[in-house]
Amino acid sequence: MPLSQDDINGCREAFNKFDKDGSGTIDASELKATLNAMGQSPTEEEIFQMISQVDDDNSGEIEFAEFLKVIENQKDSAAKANDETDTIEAFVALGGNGDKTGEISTDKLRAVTKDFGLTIDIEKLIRETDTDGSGKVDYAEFKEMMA
Ligand SMILES: [Ca+2]
Ligand SMILES: [Ca+2]
Repeated sequence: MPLSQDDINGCREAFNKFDKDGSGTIDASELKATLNAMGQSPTEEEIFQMISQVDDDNSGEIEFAEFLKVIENQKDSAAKANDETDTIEAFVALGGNGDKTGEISTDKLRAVTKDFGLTIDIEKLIRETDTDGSGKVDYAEFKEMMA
């Protein structure tokens, strides 16, 4: 998802906060200082990993273009998290309706979980979701389950 001009302006501000010495790049100590200020205490290794994940030109520092990409990636994954398509598809596959109506049976859920060899604790999920023990899960409950 492309960033808007507003996003880029916001990134520039954030970048400048990180870039304490105004060198135009964020180095390891600047990243660490900023994260510390945010109440996080990453180890040297974690800092190194964060930088190397985005450091396309292997300069050991984060340039603005690399910083933008981090924000862009975060935006993408946030957009994906909001995207319900997968949840609805799964709901339909289990016997619900595409318009989020209908219910799926917990028996079906158990069977599918087993078929796919999923390691989730489906009994626990069902107990937590189907609190009235009706053996049926509606879309809202299913979505909660997938969250
Ligand atoms: Ca700097
Ligand atoms: Ca770099």
